[in-house]
Amino acid sequence: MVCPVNTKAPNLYPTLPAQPDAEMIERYREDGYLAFEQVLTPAEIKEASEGINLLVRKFAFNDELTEPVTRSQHAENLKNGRGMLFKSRKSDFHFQVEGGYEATPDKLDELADNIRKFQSYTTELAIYDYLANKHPRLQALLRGVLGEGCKLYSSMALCKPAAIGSEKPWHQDLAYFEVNRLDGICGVWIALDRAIVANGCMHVIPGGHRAGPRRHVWTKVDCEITTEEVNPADAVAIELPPGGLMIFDGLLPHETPPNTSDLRRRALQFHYQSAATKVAPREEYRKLFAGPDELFRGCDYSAIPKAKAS
Ligand SMILES: O=C(O)CCC(=O)C(=O)O
Repeated sequence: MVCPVNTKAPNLYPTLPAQPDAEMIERYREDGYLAFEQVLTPAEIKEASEGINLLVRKFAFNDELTEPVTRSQHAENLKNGRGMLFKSRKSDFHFQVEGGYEATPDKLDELADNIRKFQSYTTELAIYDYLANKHPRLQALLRGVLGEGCKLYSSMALCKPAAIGSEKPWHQDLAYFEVNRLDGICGVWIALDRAIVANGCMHVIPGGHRAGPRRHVWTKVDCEITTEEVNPADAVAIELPPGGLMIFDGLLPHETPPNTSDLRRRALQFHYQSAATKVAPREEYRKLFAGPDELFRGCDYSAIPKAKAS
């Protein structure tokens, strides 16, 4: 396997092998991420992309299938907390429209292009279940990274509509996940459209997971790592073609900039937990995701700012 020599260059491999080799796993441990250019087949990309439209057409403005949603406390005060929500009556599946887009029942395909977030969607369509839980090469990679017995923790798809897709600021996923250990979570991010800097591709701090939990605060946008604790000059952009995939450690600082282009950017995201990783009581988790001062450094939902974002 030929690896990039520049440690600042993305760990970008052409394809995902049937089994990851030891060098690849070593690189994952060192840098906190790996990226692969060609993983999904064109048919899988098509089916997964069309699934977004299918689910929007099925659920949006359908009172039989969706229920009114009570937002989490003060969520509307955050730029990334706005936008209409549709929540399934039967399952945890829900999706959020990009803030600022006026959704109407007569333009459901346009609405599908203006979704910000899909959550808990793997049970809704067979293609999502297959990609999350049965894709042989992805499953082999997950076993290499998290060990035998790892399983899906959550599913989320973040889409960045052309021109209005908002940023997801610097954060560590473990600042959100209330679990009993910090070494047993990884994220998998799959591009459905070409992801480049201009439409908001992934940016990571290579090796940044090794410094442990960083202090997160709520800004008017979202929950994010404080500016003293992340230096964007250390970041690398992971540009990927449709069907490309990135795997990253739950402690790796990452962000995606706003979509300022006319290319939409949709992506699937799955998170996995190792066999030893369990959902933990909140107090146990807060002690774990802490700094040397023993203070919790993650996203504290009781501390969302009360002032409305502009
Ligand atoms: O897909 C994106 O834009 C960002 C995804 C992400 O970082 C997250 O959901 O934690």
